[in-house]
Amino acid sequence: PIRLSGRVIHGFGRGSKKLGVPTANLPPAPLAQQLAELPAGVYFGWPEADRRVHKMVMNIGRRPTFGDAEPELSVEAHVMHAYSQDFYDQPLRLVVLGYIRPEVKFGGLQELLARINTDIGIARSQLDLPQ
Ligand code: ADP
Ligand code: RBF
Ligand code: MG
Repeated sequence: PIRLSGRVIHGFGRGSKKLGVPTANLPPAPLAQQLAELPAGVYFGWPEADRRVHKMVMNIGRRPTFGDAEPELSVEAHVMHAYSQDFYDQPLRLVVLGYIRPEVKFGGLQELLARINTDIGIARSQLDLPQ
């Protein structure tokens, strides 16, 4: 397993939360060495403190769907739990167990969202396996 940790920062304010998939963003700079070995894409695993309580699916990449001119790398995890409060600035440790797919440029938000929901389903079933 790969461990990625940091304090939750504000993301790009593109309303992931409004879309129903809030993502806790980690600062990429301190993780540069680990990120150099990880292809951009979608991964699944556990938030460390919540192992086997909550599952998570995450994206590492530059969000090509939005077509930013000079996109920064982002590391963002959607935890499959309905939290009653935000946890900005809190430490978050992720245990990354598997890779789902490469990051791609979707035709629009609807396509992106539909695929994210598929990713959530894949993560859920992978993390339910006994191994
Ligand atoms: P931002 O662009 O600032 O990352 P988001 O719309 O992605 O904003 O919302 C992310 C924030 O929402 C997280 O930093 C965290 O504080 C909060 N949050 C609430 N529930 C969740 C969840 N289930 N998974 C991830 N973050 C969550
Ligand atoms: N952004 C992309 O441009 N392409 C992707 O393939 C992509 N996959 C994602 C998969 C998951 C599970 C999550 C949580 C995010 C993904 N994103 C992707 C990032 C997305 O653009 C970002 O969370 C937002 O800014 C959505 O509003
Ligand atoms: Mg976010």
